Amino acid sequence: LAFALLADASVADSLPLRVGAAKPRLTVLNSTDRLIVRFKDEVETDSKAGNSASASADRVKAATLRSQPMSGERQSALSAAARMHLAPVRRTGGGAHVVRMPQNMLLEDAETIIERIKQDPSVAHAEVDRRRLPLLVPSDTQYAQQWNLKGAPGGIDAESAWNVTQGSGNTVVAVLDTGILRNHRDLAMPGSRLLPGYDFVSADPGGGFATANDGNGRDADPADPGDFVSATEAGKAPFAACPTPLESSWHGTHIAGIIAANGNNAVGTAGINWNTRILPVRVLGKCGGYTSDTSDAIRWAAGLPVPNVPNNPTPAQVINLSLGGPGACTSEEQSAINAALNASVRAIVAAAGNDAGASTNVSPANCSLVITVTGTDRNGSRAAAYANIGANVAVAAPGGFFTNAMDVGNGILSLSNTGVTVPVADALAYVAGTSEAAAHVSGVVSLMLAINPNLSPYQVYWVLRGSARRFPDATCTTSTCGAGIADAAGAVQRASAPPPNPAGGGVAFTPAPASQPGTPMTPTTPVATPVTMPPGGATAAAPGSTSGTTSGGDGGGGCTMSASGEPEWMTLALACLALFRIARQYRRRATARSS
Ligand SMILES: [Ca+2]
Ligand SMILES: [Ca+2]
Ligand SMILES: [Ca+2]
Repeated sequence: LAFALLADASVADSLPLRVGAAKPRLTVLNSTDRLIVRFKDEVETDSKAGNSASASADRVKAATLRSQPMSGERQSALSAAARMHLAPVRRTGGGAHVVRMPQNMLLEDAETIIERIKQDPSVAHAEVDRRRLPLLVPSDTQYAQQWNLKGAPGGIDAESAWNVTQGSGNTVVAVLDTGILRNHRDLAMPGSRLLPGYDFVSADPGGGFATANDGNGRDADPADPGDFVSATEAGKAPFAACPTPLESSWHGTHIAGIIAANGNNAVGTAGINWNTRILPVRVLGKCGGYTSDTSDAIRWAAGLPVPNVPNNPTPAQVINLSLGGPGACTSEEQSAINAALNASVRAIVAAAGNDAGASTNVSPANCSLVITVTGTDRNGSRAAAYANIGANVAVAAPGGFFTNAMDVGNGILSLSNTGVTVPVADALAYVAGTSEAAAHVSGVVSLMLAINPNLSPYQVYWVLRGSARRFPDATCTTSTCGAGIADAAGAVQRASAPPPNPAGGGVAFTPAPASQPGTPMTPTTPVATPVTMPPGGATAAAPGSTSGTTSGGDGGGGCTMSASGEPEWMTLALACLALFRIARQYRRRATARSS
C-alpha cells in the first residue's frame, strides 16, 4: 500500500551462508545423551531440611549432601537397572543427579531406559534430560526491524518455526508479479535457488511494448525493468487506468524477499524460507497486466503447457498472487487455478485487496480454491485503512500499516531498489498492503511443505487455518479476516499430522475436517465446485460496468483502476494502490540520509 525506502547502508559484503540444514536441528531436538535421577533417601533429607522447624545444622548437612557426587556403589546399581553404563556428570542445584549414557539416543529410546531405572526401589524420580534450543535468531543486519517474523501480537512466529525447519530446496514458490531484481544482494542465492522463470507480459493492444517496458512481449527474462508511469504517459493509452504518475515499485522483489530472502547471512533482511527455490514469473508491467497473461502464467508455473512458451522445467507447489483488480473471478482465471491445483500446485495464495472494502469484490481473491489473505498490523489488528475483508478470506497475515515517517517501521521491511524509474542500487523498503500479507502465507506454506511434501491443497488450507492464532481484538473476526493470524510455528507443527483428505479425491476445501484440535474457528469460506469451461473456450468475463476506483482510504494519491474500454481488465499489484505521495517523500528523505 505504502512504501518507504531505507538505504541498506549497514549491510556487510556478502558472506558465506551459515544456514544449518533442517534435519540436523531436528535430530538434536529428538535425542539426548543424558538422564536426570533423584533418589529417595536424598529426597527425604531435602524435605527434612526444608522444614522450617528443623535446626540450621540439619540444613547445612542437607546442603552438604546435595553437593556430594554419586557413590560408586550407587552408580553400579543404577547402571545395572538401566542395563547400560551410566556415568555421573554432576548434581543439579535441586539435588538431582545428571548422568550420561554411552551414546546419544532418540528420546523414545531414552524413555525406555527411564522406565528401567524407575524399577530400582531407591529411585524417587527419573526423567530424560531433553535438549532445548535457543529460538533461532538470524544474523541479518535488519532483522530487529522484522516484527512481522516474530511472535504475538502481530507476527507469524517464524523464529519458532525455524527451530524445526528453515525450508527445503525441493519446494518451488512461484511469484507472479512485476518481475525480479535478480542481482539484489539478498537474493543472490546459492545453488540456483532463484530459478530462471519467465516473462509473460505481452504486447499492448496496439502492438507496442509500453506496458512490458523491456522492448518485447513474452520472453525468457523476468527481470523487472521498472513499472513507473511518467507524467507524460499518465492517463494516456495504454495507461488509461493510471491517471497519475507512478514511481517504480519493485513489487515482485519485495514479495520474493518476504518469502525467501537469504536468511541468517548477515545481510539485510531474513526471508521466511531460507532454502526454497523461487520461480519469478513476470505478469505485471507498467500500470498492471492482463488476466490473460496472469492465467497463462498460473498454468505455466504449474508445469502445464502454454502455446509458444517452453515448458517450465521446475513446476511450483506454491503460487503467490499479490495482485488483483475489481470484479468477479473470471472463468479464465478459475480455469487456470483449477488446472494448476490439479497439476503440481498445492496452494495458490491471493491478496484480499487494498480497498478497505470487500474481499469478495476483488479478483483473483474471490476465485474458488485460492487461499485469500487479508492484512493485519503490528498489533494484530485489522489494517483497517486498506485491508479488504470478507467471508472468502482464509487467514490473516502481517500487512503492516504506517502513516508517516515516524511509524514507518510498522510496515513490512523487505528488498527493494533506490531507482525511481530504472533499477539503480539495492535497498530495503517498508511497504504495507495485503500483497505483503499474502507473501507471508506463501512463505508459511512453503515451510509446511518442507515438513510434509505430500500435503494436498485441502490439507494445506486446513492446516493453515487450524494453526492460525486467535485475533487479539475485535477488529478482526473469524467471519471477516479468516481463521486467525497465520502462525508459522503452529503450521509447521501441524503439517506433519494433517487432517485426512475427504473421500472421493479431487481438489476442494470442503467438507471441513471432522475434528481440528485447537481450531480457533468455524469454517466460513464458501468454496464453489470446480468451474467447468464452456465448450469452445471461454471469453474472459469483463467485470461489467463497474469501474472501480481504488485508493488506500487515507487520502493518499493513488492509481485508479478502471475496466471500461479494455478488452480484458487490468490487474494491478496491490501494493501499488495508494500513498505514492508519501512514498516519494520517504524516498527523498531516505535518499538524502544515505547520500
Ligand atoms: Ca518482455
Ligand atoms: Ca523480459
Ligand atoms: Ca538476509
